[in-house]
Amino acid sequence: MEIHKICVLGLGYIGLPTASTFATHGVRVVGVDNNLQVVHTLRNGGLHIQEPGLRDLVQAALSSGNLAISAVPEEADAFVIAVPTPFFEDKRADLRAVIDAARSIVPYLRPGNLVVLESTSPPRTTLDVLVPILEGSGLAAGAGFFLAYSPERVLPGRILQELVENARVIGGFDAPSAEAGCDLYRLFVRGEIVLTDATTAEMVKLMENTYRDVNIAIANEFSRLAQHFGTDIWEVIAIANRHPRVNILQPGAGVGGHCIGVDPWFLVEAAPEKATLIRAARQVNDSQPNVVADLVQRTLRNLQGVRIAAFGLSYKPDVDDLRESPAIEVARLLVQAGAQVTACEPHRPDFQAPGLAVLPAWEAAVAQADALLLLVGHRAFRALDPLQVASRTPARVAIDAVNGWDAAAWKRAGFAFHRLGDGKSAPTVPGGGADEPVTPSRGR
Ligand code: SAJ
Repeated sequence: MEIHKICVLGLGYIGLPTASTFATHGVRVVGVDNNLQVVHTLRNGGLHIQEPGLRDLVQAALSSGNLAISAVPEEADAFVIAVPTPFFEDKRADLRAVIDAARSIVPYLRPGNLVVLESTSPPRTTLDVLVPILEGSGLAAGAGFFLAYSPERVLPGRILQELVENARVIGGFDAPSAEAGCDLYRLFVRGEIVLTDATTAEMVKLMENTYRDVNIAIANEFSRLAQHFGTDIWEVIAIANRHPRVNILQPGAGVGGHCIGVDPWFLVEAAPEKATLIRAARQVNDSQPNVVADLVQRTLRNLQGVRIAAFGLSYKPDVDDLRESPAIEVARLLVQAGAQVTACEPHRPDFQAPGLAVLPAWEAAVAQADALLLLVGHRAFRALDPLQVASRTPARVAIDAVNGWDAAAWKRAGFAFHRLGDGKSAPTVPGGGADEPVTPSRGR
């Protein structure tokens, strides 16, 4: 199909880069967001989200004259829905933004138009939720308008490159719809484009992220077992991963962000009795902040009034995104247990949370600390020289939840050093405990 004008609904982490990329590839784009603050910010040359290269891209799109920002949709050849799909308290998918966006298109839908849903959604959403809403226009899916599901699969921090270079899946309501989707994304996608049906494309996205979640869960569970048996998980993983068909991921503070910890629930809620492993993995990852807080508790014994400098709050290294961050959850648990936590998050110096002091510079965060806790492996934190840190803090205890610091170097600098999943460096608890390391048997 011929595409001269595109309407992108939702100007967040995916919609804004997508709208801007279409615009810089010579197509007229109306970017729509129902948050007036976002519309105002973008129209005035500002940016409400951070992503490397995004400022320049949006600027280029706006100054080309191809990108307009609006609070309401307009007639277009293609409509792309890229709104958030969070979950409710009970883990059911919250599709309200998808439903609102689809309804907002109905008055503008014309014969031969294409509608694409990009938002991660439970299986069958395109068929069971979108079709009935869009057919309210009087046009039939397939015969009257094209309809497809095409998930975004980009990595935060690398969105602009991956949007263009990654393979793209397009699941059509029918084969002509998938072809129409291909015509749309071919405007900028250089990666392979794979055509399939809508529900398969929905499953592809959910299974990719669930696969990762389950693999992170087993790494976290292995770390608990390694500690329990008095071994060092990081050594075990390094050795196991030399096997040509083994690739164990990294344990840590838990799973954060708006994708990996959310998407598996869409499968669990859609078929609870069939998704038992997926649910168990989610529970392992969700409880990981407690395991880290417990390690801190066992290391420092009584947390009441203890001053802890926490390194990192974002959901993963070297990003400014704090959504669902397990590091924040660990800090919250420590504050709840009576500790005074001062966090250092150079990527988000503006962040505030009740009971938590946040500083941009680590030097200030450690100045009054009794213990140091590494929660996020930002490059800048990994590169710290423990001798230099020792000269800036009275703390002589360092706890590493992500294997970002060199144990020997920190010990040489005078720190008692403890690491998540390392039964060899585990704190000994008076009277013993479930995770007390088992003394390795000698002899034989
Ligand atoms: N994590 C670990 N151990 C690991 C790897 C990650 O604990 O070995 C943690 C991270 O610290 C973080 C969380 O998991 O808290 C998720 O991080 P991530 O890097 O695995 O994923 P995201 O959420 O940043 O991006 C993912 C990507 N999906 C996959 O890698 C399968 C991306 O391609 C998707 O586009 C994105 O989710 C999305 O939007 O779905």
